Amino acid sequence: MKERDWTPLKKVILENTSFVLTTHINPDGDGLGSEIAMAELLKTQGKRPKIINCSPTPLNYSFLDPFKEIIVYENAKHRSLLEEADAFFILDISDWGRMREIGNYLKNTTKPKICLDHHQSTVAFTDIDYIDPRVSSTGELVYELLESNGVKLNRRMAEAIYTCILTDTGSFRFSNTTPRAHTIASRLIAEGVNSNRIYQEVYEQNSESKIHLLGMILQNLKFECDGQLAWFNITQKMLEKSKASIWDTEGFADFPRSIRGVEVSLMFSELEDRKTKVSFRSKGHVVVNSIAMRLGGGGHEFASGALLEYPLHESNAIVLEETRRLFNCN
Ligand SMILES: [Mn+2]
Repeated sequence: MKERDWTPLKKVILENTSFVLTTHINPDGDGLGSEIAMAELLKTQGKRPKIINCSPTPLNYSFLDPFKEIIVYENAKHRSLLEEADAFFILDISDWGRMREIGNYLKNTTKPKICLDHHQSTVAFTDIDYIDPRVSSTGELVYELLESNGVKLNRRMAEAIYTCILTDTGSFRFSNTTPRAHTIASRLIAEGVNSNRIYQEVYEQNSESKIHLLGMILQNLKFECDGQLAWFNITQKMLEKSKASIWDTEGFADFPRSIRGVEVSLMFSELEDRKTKVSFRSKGHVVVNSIAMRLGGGGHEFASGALLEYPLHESNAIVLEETRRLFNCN
């Protein structure tokens, strides 16, 4: 792989003092881990980083932020923080809309913006893009940057980047689990990362209500196309009954893929505003992001999603029709 040219990024760091780092709505392990590691890097260079996200940190990632430094953005309260910053890091996302109000501000500011991301994208996003779908995670890019700076990793950096790779590869199961992802993970463990503790922090924090919800979903799984397609709905009623929140559904989309014969699974989430979120997962033989993109969404070949402006049952019909076509079974 050609050595990445970090010069433009390093120049922005050198020439500025205060930075705001952000990631996508409903931040995940990779978004949050990248922010923490990048903030640590900036601190080692005497800079002032602030992490500001448009939604709160899920409970199972709170270990990454023990001092509660991450700010959850409120326009009235935090707008000035954006205005006072010299430059911006946008991590794990290249879509203004998925940063809500922060995205609105960033889109229009002329201050330097740098994007590190690994989602497929065809158009330039910021002034300085490091967008590479070949890496396992945004954290892997941050690791590369740290290496190229010759930074000695501290514990927080190491744990943060390990979390990025662990979560974005689905615990080293997904097709983005490259030799490089393992190599970095191995180095981080050698640096003292406790992989067992991080696994417990991330994956063994399920609430009772989440497991209740999972139970309801499993009872309502639907199979089509000779069992190659599995799908389910998460309705507002189910959330109410189980006392779970939409945050609790993280990871559910992957679940039906574990069933023998299932090639593609779909998770439909009924949102409060009569819109529907659909998540596509594929075992790796059928590309699913083409459908997601046609519906205005995006993502990886085998894991993607879209937000539909239709209520649940209409969305079911639209997406299922498209998906059945992948198997010639409509
Ligand atoms: Mn990611």
